[in-house]
Amino acid sequence: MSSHTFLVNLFLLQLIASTCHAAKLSIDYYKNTCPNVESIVHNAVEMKLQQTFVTAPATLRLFFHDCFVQGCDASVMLASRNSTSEKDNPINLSLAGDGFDTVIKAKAAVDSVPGCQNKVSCADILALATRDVIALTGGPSYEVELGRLDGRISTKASVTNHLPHPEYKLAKLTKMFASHGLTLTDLIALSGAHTIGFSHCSQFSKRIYNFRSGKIIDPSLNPSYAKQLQQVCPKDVDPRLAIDLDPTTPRTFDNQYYKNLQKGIGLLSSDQSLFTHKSSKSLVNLFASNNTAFEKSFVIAITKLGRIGVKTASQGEIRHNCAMIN
Ligand code: HEM
Ligand SMILES: *[C@@H]1O[C@H](CO)[C@@H](O)[C@H](O)[C@H]1NC(C)=O
Ligand SMILES: *[C@@H]1O[C@H](CO)[C@@H](O)[C@H](O)[C@H]1NC(C)=O
Ligand SMILES: CC(=O)N[C@H]1CO[C@H](CO)[C@@H](O)[C@@H]1O
Repeated sequence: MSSHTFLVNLFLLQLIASTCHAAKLSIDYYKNTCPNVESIVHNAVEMKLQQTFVTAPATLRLFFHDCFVQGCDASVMLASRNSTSEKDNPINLSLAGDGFDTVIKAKAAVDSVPGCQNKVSCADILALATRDVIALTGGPSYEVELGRLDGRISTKASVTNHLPHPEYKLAKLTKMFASHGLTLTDLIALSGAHTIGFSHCSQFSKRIYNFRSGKIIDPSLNPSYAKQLQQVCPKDVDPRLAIDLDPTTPRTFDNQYYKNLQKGIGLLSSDQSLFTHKSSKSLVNLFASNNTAFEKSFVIAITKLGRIGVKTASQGEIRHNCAMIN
């Protein structure tokens, strides 16, 4: 075969792969194999959350990182065998161990029910646990589409350029989300996840020290908030120190995040940029004034997030151990 026909065939294969889309998800996917999966996962998540609040933000962020890198296939959970897995990319530093632990505990609970053993994917358990931590911290509850398979590939390199950095401009964030079929509305709604959880000082230190030539502090920051940040995050701070993303209601999944942005209290540059840009400001104002509108948009967006890169039978499996391929 000439290299030309080879390329054409490759192109056709890709076309077929992208039109016959990945396996279809459904809400009652486990109705015959493990009918009580939702309550089993919910109970395990609730117990874990009672032990430590970090369970909630850690699980939610883990789901986001999983879906943005090679799709929602629990590839982020694969153990590092030789320091080349997704987990080894420096951006994971903040992926708190409690997110992984939540899925491992829920998986153990599912597998302890005889009929359910090795029937439910780690990717689906992560999706369910994410819904549960959101609802348990005061956010909306929603039906979770199921039927994801666990991927077999996890590479450090795949993380690079696939996850947003806090200093990215709105245009770059918009493009990145658009590459996964997510709109500007989805980006603004999903950023509301920063209503719970923590950020390390290093993620925003440029905003409070030497912002740009001539300016020490980012002018989009509320001045008294900036002063507080300088106090809790001094220049040579312990790199392990993390502070609340939402200083007002840090443990409640609500629309306070948007009210903060209106006052210049968005901790990350990417957060505050949603309010400084004309194209996104009106939606921030809507979500700040109407929690129902925020929740509605958030549920639509996280459902779309959960559909990214779902694996078909030939590309995936139901892992027996979430940290290892079978
Ligand atoms: C829009 C682009 C986004 C950027 C630039 C971004 C960036 C960040 C950064 C820098 C942190 C702090 C990490 C640390 O220092 O520990 C963080 C935390 C967090 N992010 Fe995002 N993020 C984005 C979108 C999202 C989305 C879409 C979700 C989920 C739907 C999400 C959920 C979280 C959560 C829950 C935390 C707290 C984690 C914890 O406390 O363990 N983020 N994010
Ligand atoms: C590391 O592991 C990955 C995935 O298992 C594999 O593709 C790669 O060849 C390994 N690299 C080394 C240096 O062993
Ligand atoms: C808030 O948003 C919801 C959902 O979009 C809408 O039905 C409701 O009318 C809005 N409430 C107000 C006071 O605008
Ligand atoms: C949870 C996890 O896997 N964390 C790893 C993230 O990456 C750093 C290196 O950049 C590792 O040291 C962590 O163990």
